Amino acid sequence: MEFEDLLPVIAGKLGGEGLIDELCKGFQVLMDKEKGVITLESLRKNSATMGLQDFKEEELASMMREGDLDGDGALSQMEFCVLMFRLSPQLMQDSWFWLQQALHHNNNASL
Ligand SMILES: [Ca+2]
Repeated sequence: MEFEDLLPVIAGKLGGEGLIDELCKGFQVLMDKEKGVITLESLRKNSATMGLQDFKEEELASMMREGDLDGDGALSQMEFCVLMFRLSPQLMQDSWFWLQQALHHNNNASL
């Protein structure tokens, strides 16, 4: 099963906040444990754990570029969650409504 196809399934089962939790577990796996953010280095090192070992260096780098909203060269938890949603077009279409609610909630909690 493709990673991106999994999101709508999880979303349907857990609802918005449950999905956020699942995504954030992914973040925990991929992040640099000392810095608390995902760097290209930590992404490269840990992506095999997520079943993402087929990604090329260039694809990982472009994920970082696309996800890094504030331009600090790393992915915060929020940036990672947003990126995961953006990589799942079906989820965006089907669930825009609760996505906004969940992100709004998450924003308030983490900022
Ligand atoms: Ca960033």
